[in-house]
Amino acid sequence: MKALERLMRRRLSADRLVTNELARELTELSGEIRRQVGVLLDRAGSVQHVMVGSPSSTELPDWGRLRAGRGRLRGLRLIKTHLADEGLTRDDLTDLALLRLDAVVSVGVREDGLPALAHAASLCAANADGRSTAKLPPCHPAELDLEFSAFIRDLENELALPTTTHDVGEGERAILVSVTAGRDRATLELHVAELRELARAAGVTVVDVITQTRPAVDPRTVLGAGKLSDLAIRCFQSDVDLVIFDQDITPTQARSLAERMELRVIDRTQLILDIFAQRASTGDGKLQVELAQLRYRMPRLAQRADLSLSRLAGGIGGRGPGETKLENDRRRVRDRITRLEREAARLTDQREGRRRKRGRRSVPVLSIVGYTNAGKSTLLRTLTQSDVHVEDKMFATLDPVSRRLRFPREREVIITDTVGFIRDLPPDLVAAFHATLEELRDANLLLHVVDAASPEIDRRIQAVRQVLGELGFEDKPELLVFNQIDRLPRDESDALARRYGAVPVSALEARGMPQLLARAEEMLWADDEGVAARMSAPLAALGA
Ligand SMILES: Nc1nc2c(ncn2[C@@H]2O[C@H](COP(=O)(O)OP(=O)(O)OP(=O)(O)O)[C@@H](O)[C@H]2O)c(=O)[nH]1
Ligand SMILES: [Mg+2]
Repeated sequence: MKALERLMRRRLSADRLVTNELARELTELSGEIRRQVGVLLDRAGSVQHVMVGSPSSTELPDWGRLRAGRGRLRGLRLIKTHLADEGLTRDDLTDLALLRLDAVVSVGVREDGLPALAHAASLCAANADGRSTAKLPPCHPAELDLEFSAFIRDLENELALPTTTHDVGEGERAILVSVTAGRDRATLELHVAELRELARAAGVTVVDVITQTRPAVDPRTVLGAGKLSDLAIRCFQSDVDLVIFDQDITPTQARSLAERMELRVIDRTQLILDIFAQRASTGDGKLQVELAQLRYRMPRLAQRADLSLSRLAGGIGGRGPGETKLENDRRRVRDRITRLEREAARLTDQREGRRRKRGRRSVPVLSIVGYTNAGKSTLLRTLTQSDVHVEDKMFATLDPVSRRLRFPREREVIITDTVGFIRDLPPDLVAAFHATLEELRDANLLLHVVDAASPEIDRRIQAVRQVLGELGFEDKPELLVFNQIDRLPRDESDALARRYGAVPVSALEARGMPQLLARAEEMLWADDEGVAARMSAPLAALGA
């Protein structure tokens, strides 16, 4: 007891994570009583709590009291012993994450009671490989020369900064949540299936799915209270700190969810934005996506910063109080938005110029549109025998690709492939599409590609037409192309196509191409020689 009490009076210099003396005091005690011993140190280096655990674990003090801790991080670090020198356990890392400790250090106890290796970990801003903790290489406590105060200052800056790159890292694991307010079960399942696909496209592994049917979505927390704790526990159990909601989360909801769960919560829109951010390869695409991300995040930033920064009463790294920091962040984001908008306008002018030039050549333009992953790029590939990127992933295509296409009767058109659409496109994203979809303005005919084997043909056609309408293209002539008929029985695909007045094709197996070209030709040149074409061309007869 005396030795434990002595620990309470311990004080480290503020810039040391741990000292050899402290480690030694802990391991000697721990070796003697054959139990884990730990201390929580505050930023000033004073011991705030001393804990004696069992041989294999240590309970931390009451969470409720700890919650009052200031700042984004708790301002406390945990130094503890491990009788077996097994390094940091999952419990240690869970404590680190859920309690938002500054750092956790475990020190192995040697036979003679002296410290073995020290293993240290801290949280970090979600990095490229989606990890939220960073570990130091194990070393002897005496050699652990980390400039702790500088380290923690940098870390807090990093955590508090609004990131404009990815919410979601490749290889990350997440739990999906979908709440139906009055929607039927079948629709719910389709939504979940699509959200899964989106997660996959973002490189996220789905660990679990939680669904709830309730009369109305909870205005504060989306899910009901019971489901919410269920969710928190499942996240905890499967070691997941990312939750993706199918429905859009308002800034207020995001805030109250984050407060309750201390997890990263994003919604479908953010997920889609993230896929775009990962995919964007051209300067133009990158710019549009970043703009959309910033616009979407601006109101959330205010809320989130509010939550995390106002608690840092003392300010960060001598840069003044939290509020000032927040203002700076906001101003920086606003400045960046303005700059990007200017740049976007310049690029639009450039494109405009290019389009005018092409317009003078008066080559008709055929644009392929459709729901994402319907097979648009595959169709372009097959039609033009070109090497266009095709992938079984949503939003594989981001930037428009144009190719020349020669019709049987020596007529030439330009055919463009475009970004895929999806249901419930948020306005920020439609805006991001705008630039890439300006190409559609020139289209003389839209080839609307539909995955005929999809269980929700109507809904997808509607979703595509809605986006087209929002972009002001509802009057463009449209030819429905029912793709992927190789996945359906022949009579079924024929009947479907007849019902919708669509051309049945398989882009993959190059089936139905002559019929498609004939129908397109007929529609493209309907005005000048439509009647003649329909009467004379054998191809037109094929398509009819
Ligand atoms: N069975 C079958 N699969 C197809 C057909 N056409 C395309 N696919 C497959 O569907 C997936 C998506 O094809 P893409 O051509 O990339 O689809 P997209 O519409 O361009 O998709 P995004 O650019 O992501 O919106 C790929 O795995 C293709 O191989 C088809 O006719 N039959
Ligand atoms: Mg594509």
